[in-house]
Amino acid sequence: DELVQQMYDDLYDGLKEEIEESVNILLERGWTPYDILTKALVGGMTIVGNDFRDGILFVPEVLLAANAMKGGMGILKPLLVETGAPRMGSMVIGTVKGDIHDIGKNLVSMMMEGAGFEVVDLGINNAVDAYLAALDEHQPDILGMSALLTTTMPYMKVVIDTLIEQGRRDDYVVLVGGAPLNEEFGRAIGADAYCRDAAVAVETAKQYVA
Ligand code: B1M
Repeated sequence: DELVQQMYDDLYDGLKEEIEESVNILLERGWTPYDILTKALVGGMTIVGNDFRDGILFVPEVLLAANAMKGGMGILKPLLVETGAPRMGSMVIGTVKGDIHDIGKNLVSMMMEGAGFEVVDLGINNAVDAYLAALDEHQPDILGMSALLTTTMPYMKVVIDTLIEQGRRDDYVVLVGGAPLNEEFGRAIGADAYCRDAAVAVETAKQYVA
């Protein structure tokens, strides 16, 4: 699709308004919000990620790309969330301490809300106290944690170990995700499940809570 190719270029160039316009055009053409998210936006961000890794793009450019992506997600969010799905359960989610990546977490939040979960999003850079306070306040079924850096993902274990120490680990289903994680890591830190992407997060949450 030519427009999707154009969106890859626009995302790469950090052109927020162009991305928003293209999202609207795809919607008019009958694309589902989910397909626009996964095929156009996430597809484009994967290209950005590869060139970031290879030293072709740098933080300022990637920030612009992220900003453009968020513009597109902003249009899709109400559409994903208003599906009228029956209420499923609740989740507190946040990116761990030291980590400011939030696009993937935001996507998970959106898709969970769209599937009928009530989501409390703690944002980025959450220390263990922030998670605990939110668990106390909201008493969710699920605790979700996101990490995009190999240096921050061990912090998930700090949170889980604290829950164990306080005798409340079994009060929650703990789901973890983020690009550098895998199933083995999820098991090793004592999470209930590792979720490869937002769709898997929704399916996994349903399995545990429904
Ligand atoms: Co950063 N960054 N970044 N970055 N960045 C990565 C992660 C990196 C892999 C790039 C690379 O080198 N190839 C690399 C990490 C390397 C490593 O750890 N081994 C990296 C680095 C090094 C850094 C900095 C250290 C760079 C620097 O300053 N020198 C710095 C760190 C800052 C910090 O956090 N302290 C940094 C900064 C940034 C920006 C600010 C510029 C920007 C973030 C903007 C933002 O989020 N608001 C950024 C971005 C955009 C990326 C890449 C390019 C894209 C991440 C993304 O949004 N992907 C990324 C490269 C990559 O991942 N290929 C990279 C799209 C998103 C939809 O996917 O987040 O994987 P993802 O989420 C998926 C799944 O993982 C899963 O579902 C989501 C949807 O399907 N999932 C969950 C995620 N969380 C979940 C939680 C769940 C369940 C599923 O809970 C239930």
